[in-house]
Formats: sequence, C-alpha cells, structure tokens
Amino acid sequence: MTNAALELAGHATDDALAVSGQVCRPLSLSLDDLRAFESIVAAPFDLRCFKTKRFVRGVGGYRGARLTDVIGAAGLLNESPTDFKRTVFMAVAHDGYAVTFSWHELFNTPVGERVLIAYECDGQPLGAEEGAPILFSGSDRHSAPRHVKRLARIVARVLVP
Ligand SMILES: Nc1nc2c(c(=O)[nH]1)N[C@H]1C(S)=C(S)[C@@H](COP(=O)(O)O)O[C@H]1N2
Ligand SMILES: [Mo]
Repeated sequence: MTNAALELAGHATDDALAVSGQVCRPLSLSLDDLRAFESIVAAPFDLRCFKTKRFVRGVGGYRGARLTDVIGAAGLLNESPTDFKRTVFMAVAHDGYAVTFSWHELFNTPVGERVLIAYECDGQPLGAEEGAPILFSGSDRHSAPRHVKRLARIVARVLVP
C-alpha cells in the first residue's frame, strides 16, 4: 500500500497495520483498533524453527484479534463468484519477512480459528519493542515461520492459473 492510499484509509501512521490488495475497504489499523475486534487467547507455546527444527524459546499466552475477522472487516472483492477459492493472503512484516495463508486454510479448515494478531501476552500489553502486532498461527507444527513480528500488511491476492 502506498502512503497516499494509507492516508485515504484513515488515521495513517507508520505503525498501522494495512489491509490491502483485492479487498472492498482497504484498512489501516492501530493496536487500539485491533482491540476493538472480538479477542481470542492462545495457549503458551514453544517457538520452533522450521529450517533448523530447533526450539527457539518459550512464548506466553497471546491475546489478539482473529485474522479472519480483520479480513472480514476489509471484505473480499469477489469480482467473479469463484475468486475467493483462488485467494491467498500475504502477511508482511516491517523487515520484509512474509508468509502466506490461503482462503481455504483460513475459512474452510480449523487452522483459521487459531490465527490471531496479538497485542497482548500473558495479560501484558505488547508494544512495538516486543514485536507488536504479532501474527501467530496456533495450529502450525513449527510455530516460528508464521509467528510474524512487527506485522505491517495483510495483502489479499486472487491468483490466476
Ligand atoms: N518479522 C519477522 N518475524 C519473524 C522472522 C523474521 O525474520 N522477521 N523470522 C521467523 C523465524 S524463521 C524464526 S526461527 C523466529 C525467530 O524467533 P525470535 O523472535 O526469537 O528471533 O521468528 C520468526 N518471525
Ligand atoms: Mo526460523
């Protein structure tokens, strides 16, 4: 998302989480805006790296908004009736680190119920210094790859074969 587009989306700040791409309403969400969504809580877990298969560190219980609710607030465009079946979401951090989710995974499997954007850990608010907002997929076998610190953007893309 360009800076101009961010401004159109509302109270733009460098720290805001942008929801952009093929959505009806591009959003710019602060940590406080995320708090306005219904929250879910994740159990404490071990951060495990996929590449090394190693334990990285223990992480406490996150509270955050569901990614599916945030995407729902932006709304998918669905220019053709089957677009949603070919839609993927890229979660991009401020450092350029990026991971994907498919529409099916989020809305058509139990995985989506446990993907949150955390602003709190063990009851303590998380700031940018602690990596907030942190995207976390609670059903993953190796939790580190989709534990995205300093989440900057969710981008919806309809793939074309
Ligand atoms: N923003 C961001 N998040 C990230 C990464 C990254 O490079 N940037 N690396 C991932 C990987 S591969 C690992 S193993 C863990 C490292 O966890 P750490 O928070 O203890 O460094 O962070 C994950 N989340
Ligand atoms: Mo990793």
